[in-house]
Amino acid sequence: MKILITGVTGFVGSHMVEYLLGKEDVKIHGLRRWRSRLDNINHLIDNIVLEECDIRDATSVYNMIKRVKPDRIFHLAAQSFVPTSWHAPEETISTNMIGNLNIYEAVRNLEINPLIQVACSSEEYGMVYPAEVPIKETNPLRPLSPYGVSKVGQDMLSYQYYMSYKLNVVRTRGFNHTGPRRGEVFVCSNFAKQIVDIEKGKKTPIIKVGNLEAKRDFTDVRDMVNAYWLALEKGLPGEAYNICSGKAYSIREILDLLLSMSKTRITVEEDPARLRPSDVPILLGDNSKFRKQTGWEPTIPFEKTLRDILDYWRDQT
Ligand code: A2R
Ligand code: GDD
Repeated sequence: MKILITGVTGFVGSHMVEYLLGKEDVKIHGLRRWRSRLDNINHLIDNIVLEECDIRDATSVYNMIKRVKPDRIFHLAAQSFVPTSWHAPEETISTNMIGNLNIYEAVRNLEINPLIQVACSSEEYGMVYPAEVPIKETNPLRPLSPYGVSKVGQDMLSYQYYMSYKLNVVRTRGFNHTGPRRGEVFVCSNFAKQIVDIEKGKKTPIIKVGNLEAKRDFTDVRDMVNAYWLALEKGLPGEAYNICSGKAYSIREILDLLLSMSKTRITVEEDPARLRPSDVPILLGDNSKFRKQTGWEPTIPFEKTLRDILDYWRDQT
């Protein structure tokens, strides 16, 4: 089976490759841009056929998909950081929506019909009211960032291409996920790296934070890639599924957990630059639709995930 992973050089892409290495008879193709950093996949490089492609370029995407003719696509490539979507809204919309469109158009014009998982996001739900949690797939979408809007765009394009052309797309609405190799700008990884930098004496003992009141539903990335696989094995094309743990922590609770895992004394300081023009107050998901359809269960406790992130940063020089 030929599998194409867009975003293979990213956080989830690298874990997807590790997960797929446990399967038989899979040949993994992964997208890279000419300047992509390969740090996340250097240890896996012998197991991937790297394909140069920029998803914003329709010719590049068409030629790459024609070359690979994948049986399955995990579409993970994106501008994935919410704050950057305010600084670079056009790039975010272009990469996420037009990049996704280019993939569907290439698949359609080549008259192939791979199973496609598309990484949509809980950020699509955006403004969620207290009576609406835990969030079901039927909840209204009220995105609060250009990133959230771009993911609604991907989600709706996927639905439309399924309805219009029967493209076999399964929409996974991933809630927050984290683990080793998480980009250092994202909250758990960022706090963990600051703590480790303080432990190593590289930084004064002050941890900078943004909005600690937001609540998020975290899943370990290793459970997440298992869910993405099951979405294609057992999920229904055209459907959208929440992938989440069903438990929410405030960011303050996460900070306290991480601090409790270090012996170093650390002061907490709010950094106004880390506050967003609008922040989604709570994302707590209902995963019952996906569990019922696929039998998926998250298996890794959040405390272990946080310890693994700290250890990951402690191992970096
Ligand atoms: O930045 P690069 O060259 O290493 O590649 C990133 C890739 N990417 C692109 N690939 C091709 N053409 C583009 N124009 C393009 N722009 C970005 O997407 C990288 O391999 C990946 C993003 O990795 P991360 O930022 O680590 O995201 P993560 O956490 O793996 O997110 C996976 C998916 C995304 O769709 C998120 O929006 C969703 O899960 O939450
Ligand atoms: N990054 C960051 N840094 N976030 C902070 C900080 C900080 O210093 N302090 C508090 N936060 C809060 C943010 O305001 C937000 O409410 C929460 O922590 C999580 O922020 P991120 O880790 O940056 O993730 P995100 O929720 O914006 O987006 C992630 O999850 C989405 C799924 O819900 C990304 O992985 C997206 O790509 C993904 O779609």
